[in-house]
Amino acid sequence: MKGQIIKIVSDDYFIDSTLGEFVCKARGKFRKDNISPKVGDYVIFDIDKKVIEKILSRKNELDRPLVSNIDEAFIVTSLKKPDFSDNLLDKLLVVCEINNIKPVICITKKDLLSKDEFASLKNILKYYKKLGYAVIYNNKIRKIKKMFKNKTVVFTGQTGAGKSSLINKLDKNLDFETNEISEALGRGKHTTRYVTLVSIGKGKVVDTPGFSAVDLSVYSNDQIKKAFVEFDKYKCPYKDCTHTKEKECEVKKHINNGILKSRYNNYIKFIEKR
Ligand SMILES: Nc1nc2c(ncn2[C@@H]2O[C@H](COP(=O)(O)OP(=O)(O)OP(=O)(O)O)[C@@H](O)[C@H]2O)c(=O)[nH]1
Ligand SMILES: [Mg+2]
Ligand SMILES: [Zn+2]
Repeated sequence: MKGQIIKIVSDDYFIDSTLGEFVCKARGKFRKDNISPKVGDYVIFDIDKKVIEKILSRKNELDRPLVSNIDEAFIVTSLKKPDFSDNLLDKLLVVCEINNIKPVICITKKDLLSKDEFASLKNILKYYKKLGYAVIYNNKIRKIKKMFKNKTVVFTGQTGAGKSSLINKLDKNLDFETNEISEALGRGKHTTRYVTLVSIGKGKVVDTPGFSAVDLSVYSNDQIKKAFVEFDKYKCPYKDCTHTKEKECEVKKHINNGILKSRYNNYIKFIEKR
C-alpha cells in the first residue's frame, strides 16, 4: 500500500493513504542503512504488519526540519516578539537556495510596530523583494491560501514567530497548539514539538517546531557564496573571488551601494563560523 508520512512521534510513523491513516513502524533495515524516514516521504507499507517497507525516491529533503518532497518554504519572520533577525532570515534563505526550495518570506507581527519602527524594516524587506523573493504578510490569508494550490509548503522560522497560528487561520478545522511568546520563552521550550503535515484545500502544509539557531556548517563556503544570489551580478577581477580579502572586489565596493550591508556581514559570518 502506498502512503505519505505525515507525522513521526519517536518510532511511530503516521501515514496517510487512500484507505485512511495508519500508524506504522519502520523496518530495522532502515536504521542499519542509516536511512531515516521523514515527514513528506512517500512510502510503501504493509497494511497488516503495519511496517514501512520502502521509501520512494525523494524530490528533495532537509535535515532541519526533517522533511522531504517540499515545493516551497515559508520563512515565517516576526518583526517583534521575537525581534526581526536578518541573520536568521539570511541563514534560512541560504538553506533554501542550496536545497533548491523556493523561499517565501512571510512577515508576522507588523501590528506590534509603530509606524516609525516599521519604516526602517520596510526598506530592508524591499531589498529582499528586489532580489526576487516573495514577501507576504500573515494577514493576507486569501492570498496565502492561493499560494498553496497543488503544492507542499513547509513553515519554518524562529520559535514564537507565529507559524502554527497562521496555519490555524488557513483552515478553521485545524487547531495546532500555539503559545504566547513570553510564556513559551519563559519555560524555555518550543510550543510545536512535532513536524506535522496537513492538507489544506488542494495543497499541503508542514508545521515544524521553531528554533533559535540554524547550523550552516554542513555547507561549503562556495555553496554559501552562491546562495547570496545578488553577488553574482558583480564581476570581480578574480573568477573565484571570495569577496573577503581580495583587492578590487566588486562585491565589497557595492556594500551600501547595491548590496545591503547586513547581507554582506552575514555572508562573512556564515563562512567564518565553522
Ligand atoms: N500581535 C501578533 N501576535 C501574533 C501574530 N502571529 C502570531 N502571534 C502570536 O504569537 C504567539 C506565538 O505564535 P505561535 O503560532 O505559537 O508561534 P510558532 O511559530 O508556531 O512557535 P513554535 O511552535 O514554538 O515554533 C501566539 O501568542 C500568537 O497568538 C501577529 O501577526 N501579531
Ligand atoms: Mg508552532
Ligand atoms: Zn569579489
